[in-house]
Amino acid sequence: MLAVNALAWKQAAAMRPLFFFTCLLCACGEPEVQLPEAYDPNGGDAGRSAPFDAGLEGPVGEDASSPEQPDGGSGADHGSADGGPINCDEDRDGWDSEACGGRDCNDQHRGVNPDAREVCDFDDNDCDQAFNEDLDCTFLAAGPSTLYRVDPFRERVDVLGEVDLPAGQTLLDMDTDPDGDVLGLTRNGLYDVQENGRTRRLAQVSIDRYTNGMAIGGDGTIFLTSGDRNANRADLLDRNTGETTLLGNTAPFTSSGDCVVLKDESLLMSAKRPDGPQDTDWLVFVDRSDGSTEAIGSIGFDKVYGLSASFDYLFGLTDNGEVLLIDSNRGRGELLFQAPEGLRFWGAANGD
Ligand SMILES: [Ca+2]
Ligand SMILES: [Ca+2]
Ligand SMILES: [Ca+2]
Ligand SMILES: [Ca+2]
Repeated sequence: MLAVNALAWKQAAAMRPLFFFTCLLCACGEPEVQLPEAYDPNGGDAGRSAPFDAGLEGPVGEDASSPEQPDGGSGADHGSADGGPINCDEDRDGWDSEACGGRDCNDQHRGVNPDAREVCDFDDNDCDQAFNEDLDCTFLAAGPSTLYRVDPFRERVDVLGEVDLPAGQTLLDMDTDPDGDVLGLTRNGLYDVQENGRTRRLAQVSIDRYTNGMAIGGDGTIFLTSGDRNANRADLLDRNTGETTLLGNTAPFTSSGDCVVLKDESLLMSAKRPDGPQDTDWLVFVDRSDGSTEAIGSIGFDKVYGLSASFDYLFGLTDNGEVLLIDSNRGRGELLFQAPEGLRFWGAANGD
């Protein structure tokens, strides 16, 4: 699918039914529906390492004081079956491995031990056999007219409900503003979107007809990216007046579905280039001052219509219902899980 057709593709299939999903919010008043299978903390995802390691309890070096060892472990070498020494604390976090009778449930990861703080990631950080417990590790996403809550770590998608929009309008994209409000963009309006699907129009907008991406910076600046391969434009949107001003030209890249502002305020977008392979999107850096672009790398997946910078990870969501973990430094995407058939993602918001 050529990038120029991405928006048309979105619109043409807007009425396609969701096969495995029904809005139980509407049907029986239940606020959430748990869909994919439950996360298995002992499954293949448990060993996935964080790309940045941010937010984890700091590693314990040789000079750092070791935490209390209630199990009596010392970090000393023990004898192995063949008589050689075994290092019981390979990651040097001060806690012995379970193989040595200690309580470090991952002796290859300093951010994981009984004294660590649980954070939103793919690990049971504090070794209590509970995973991301007592944390909200989700972000909002939307299909053409349906709101979802996605937990990329537990591989779960909850249907929140249908988005209340004027007839014929669909959500082109969404993002979270600095006040924590979720803003949704349609062809004609910028809306405040509530989790129950209720909306309030903030401004009537006049946007480029191929606009398919929106991202909000830490200062509230709203960026728009367009799928018009002739214009390759990026714009700024005034949330009060709804008017746009040209940021610049993103050539040779054309927005395929979303842009995102990272925690360091970098602006990235998923994009196609006319002379490149058309079956994969690229992750592209966009200069916030003039819209000029620089390729980061091929994502390896097509129709990445949603990007979410959440919990120090970059997630990608596709029109095919795929949830990706994207390396923001190299662009490469990895499939985390596939939502049930028929579910489509057109936009995503940052979760924290
Ligand atoms: Ca250890
Ligand atoms: Ca450890
Ligand atoms: Ca835990
Ligand atoms: Ca965790």
